[in-house]
Amino acid sequence: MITVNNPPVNALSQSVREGLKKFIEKADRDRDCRAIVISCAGRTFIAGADIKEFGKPPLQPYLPDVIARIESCEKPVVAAIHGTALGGGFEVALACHYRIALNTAAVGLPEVHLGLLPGASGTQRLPRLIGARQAMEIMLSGNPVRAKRALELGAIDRVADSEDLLAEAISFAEESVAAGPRRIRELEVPAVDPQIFDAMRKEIAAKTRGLMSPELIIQCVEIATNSAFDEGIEFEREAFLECLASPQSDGLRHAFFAERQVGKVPGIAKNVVERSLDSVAVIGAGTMGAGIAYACLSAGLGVRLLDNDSEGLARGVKTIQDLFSAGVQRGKISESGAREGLKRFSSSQNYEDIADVDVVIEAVFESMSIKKEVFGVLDNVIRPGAILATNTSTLSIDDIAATTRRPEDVIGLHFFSPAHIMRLLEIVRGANTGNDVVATSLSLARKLGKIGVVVGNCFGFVGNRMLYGYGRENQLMLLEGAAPEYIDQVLVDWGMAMGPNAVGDLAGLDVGYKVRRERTDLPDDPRFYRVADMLAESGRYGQKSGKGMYLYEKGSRKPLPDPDVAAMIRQEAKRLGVEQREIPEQEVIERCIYGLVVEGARILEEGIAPRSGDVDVVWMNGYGFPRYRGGPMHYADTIGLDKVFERVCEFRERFGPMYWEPPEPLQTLGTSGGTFDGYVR
Ligand code: 3H9
Repeated sequence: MITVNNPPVNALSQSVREGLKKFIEKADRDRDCRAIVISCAGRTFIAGADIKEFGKPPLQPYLPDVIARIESCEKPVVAAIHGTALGGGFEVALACHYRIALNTAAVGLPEVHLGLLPGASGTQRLPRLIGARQAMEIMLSGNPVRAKRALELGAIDRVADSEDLLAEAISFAEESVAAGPRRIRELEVPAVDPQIFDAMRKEIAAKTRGLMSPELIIQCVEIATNSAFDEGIEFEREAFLECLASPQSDGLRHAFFAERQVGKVPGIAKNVVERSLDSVAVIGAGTMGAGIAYACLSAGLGVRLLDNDSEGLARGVKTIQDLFSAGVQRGKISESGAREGLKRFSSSQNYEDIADVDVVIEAVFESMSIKKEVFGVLDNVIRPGAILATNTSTLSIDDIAATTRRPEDVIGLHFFSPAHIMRLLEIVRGANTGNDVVATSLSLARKLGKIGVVVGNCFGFVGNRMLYGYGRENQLMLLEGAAPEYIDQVLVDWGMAMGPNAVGDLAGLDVGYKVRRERTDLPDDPRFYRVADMLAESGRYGQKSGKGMYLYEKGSRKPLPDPDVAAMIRQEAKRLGVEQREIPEQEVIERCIYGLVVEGARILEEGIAPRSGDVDVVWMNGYGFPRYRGGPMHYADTIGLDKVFERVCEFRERFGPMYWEPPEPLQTLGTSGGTFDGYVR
């Protein structure tokens, strides 16, 4: 019995690799040993290579060598899998001669999520075991496969009948003595039509845009089907090292750790006693309110939807019912699950009906006076100890909290649209918000399957505040002569999920327009968001009105460049005395992305976000920032803050200090060889 014990997830750190090698060799030599079981202590089988070791000088023994040694063992080796056997962990299991798993276990090769490919023979062994097509699907999706399905595919040999995995693994090992080792390297890959590789390339093209490892995974599997095992291993090794050294993998690994770090909030103790969290009331039955209600229902919470307008309420109820039906149709939930969800749902026009809930989430129109009115009522009606949350995307939590006698209960929960799909939840802590309220909100995010990022209170918090830096440069460049479709294309090619102008049309140009009318701190600059304002003022709201930055044919969401918009912008530029010119692609990227970085640096300076990784998580999960670039702050780190600082100073000379004065962290780090990653305020 060889037991790996390296909490929390039994990652294959150097000491684990060394131990595995040492004990497999010992067992192989031991005359009294007839068969070997490899299992793991703790909550899971090996979850993969130790990601923390990547980017550092590699340490021997290397995983592919350990794996080859396990497979070459003369005695049968059985992997006993519980929890998740992932990445290098599954590759260890594939090196074993037989695999048995608990019914609750799963196996997978998620390397693609880290910009990698299985680099310890997974790309060569899995196709030999289950065929090229299925192996590619597992590697390209990165999703784990449950034990039962893994058994059907042939990726494992047995699912344990009982909970006693070890006992069953030992019997399996004893039974295997007669048959001896079954080595996957000696198997042939089942014959495939070579067309499947190009078909797969087409299938994944849209989802994997800009990424390098998916193509290399396909190439590895292609080689597995037409070359000797050792040749495939050599190719895999080189491809793995190429991915490992790439900025893409660096960005994705940063994303992995940053998303785990956001849950640990400075100043919030681990053992803080949380408030109860079973029932939620959502105020406001618009698209956002209905989406939030549906997200909460899907997470098993009881939900009451309140709106004082009966028609609005009826529409909200219908939206929720439709979302359940669509979920059933798409196979996301079962029919009984949908019925059960709707049983936990009720609607009302009366605040008294929600008085006893645990959490209230206000999602009414984005206007301070309306929000203050709602919170005044909530303060009078809702039971003491309930959390009073606002879904504002920009307004001051402290001003809203001040209308109540319980500011410690008030917090911002900024959902992103569509609320039941987007993963990000900005949790906005006001000056008086209780730590228990913050901790409970983080739990709510987890319950909803979202990533909660705790941020401080300021206009727009982290996400929307930075958006102004990005959007402002887009808007200025429109006046300076860059067409909306040109800017969008440049940024999409760079990796953004959508261009800012297409996003504006999707969200509605009237929405941002109204928010800007509420602001009292806009810069004294007639060019500021002038194009968006002008279009909104002329009734061009975007997709919903058939025209905005772009034109939309009836029933279509495809943005078409509109010559009228080009003419309107030209005229406005002339009126404002802005000279039009051709703007190079590099300038589009740098002005938009450094616009984000400069605002992000100010946010760090003010402590609105405690760590640069938190800013990155917001932008990767809420604003379509390419994950493989690791978020704006990490991206700036990879460019080098000295270079970013220099360019920002150049922009200050060219465009003036109003927007381009480098904040203190950028100046200090940029002139001392530092990175945002190590920034401490
Ligand atoms: C690979 O294997 C390459 C090979 O093909 C070739 C090599 C040559 N390493 O997620 P959690 C930490 S690439 C180091 O909150 P959960 C994590 O940071 C790897 N640390 O728990 C966290 O630390 P902290 C392929 C790791 O229960 C703690 O463990 N494998 C690793 O929600 C708990 O993590 C993967 O990509 C790691 N591999 O989920 C699997 N994994 O407490 C990555 C986790 O300090 N891991 N940590 O914040 C996962 O998907 C999830 O962690 C897992 C558990 C599902 C295992």
